[in-house]
Amino acid sequence: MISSDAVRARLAEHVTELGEGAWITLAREAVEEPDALAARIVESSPLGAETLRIGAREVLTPRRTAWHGDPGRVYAYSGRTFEPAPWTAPLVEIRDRVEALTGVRFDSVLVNEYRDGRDSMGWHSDDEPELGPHAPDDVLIASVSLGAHRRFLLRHRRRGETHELPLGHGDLLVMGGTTQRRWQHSVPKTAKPVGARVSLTFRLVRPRPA
Ligand SMILES: O=C(O)CCC(=O)C(=O)O
Repeated sequence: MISSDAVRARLAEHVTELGEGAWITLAREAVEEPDALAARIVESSPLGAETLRIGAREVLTPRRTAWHGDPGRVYAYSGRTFEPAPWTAPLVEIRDRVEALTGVRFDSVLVNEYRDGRDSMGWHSDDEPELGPHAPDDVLIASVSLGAHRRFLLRHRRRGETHELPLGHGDLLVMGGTTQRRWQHSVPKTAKPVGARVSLTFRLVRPRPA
């Protein structure tokens, strides 16, 4: 069984402890040729804005997304269920690089495309019960950023304490342990003129029984 502790030990030089079993690692420029990879992903992934249910309202996501993964890695959030599209060549290249760095072969990835500063991701945690290795107390998310630099914020759910991480081209952020249970994260809108950014959040999803 994959252990989040083994990943933290492997990436020890990049670890920030957030307390209560929550931790993140940030490795700068971990992915090579990020420009070419970003272009190939935008070309080959079925990116689109999704309609999500937030309470009684249906809203269109202010970003384009695509869900890819191994067969059966169905992901459900905000009232929607997503069947995985197959892996593409650029996603496999990055997945393999992330595996070489973390020791984990992630089975799925959410691709997010932020076309400019108006696109964003609201406060949330990746705490769906199907996420592994063991939601809610041990969830591994490995996130690769390509393109424009954007602010990534973490906010403690109870204390409101925040951390700001500027994420840049080729950076690898890993969130592990209880980070999803204790903290929320977001990518806020910005009025600054920023170019397009693609983030890839690699995940472990328990397959649904057939
Ligand atoms: O774009 C990012 O860095 C954040 C993505 C994210 O929060 C998610 O996919 O759940």
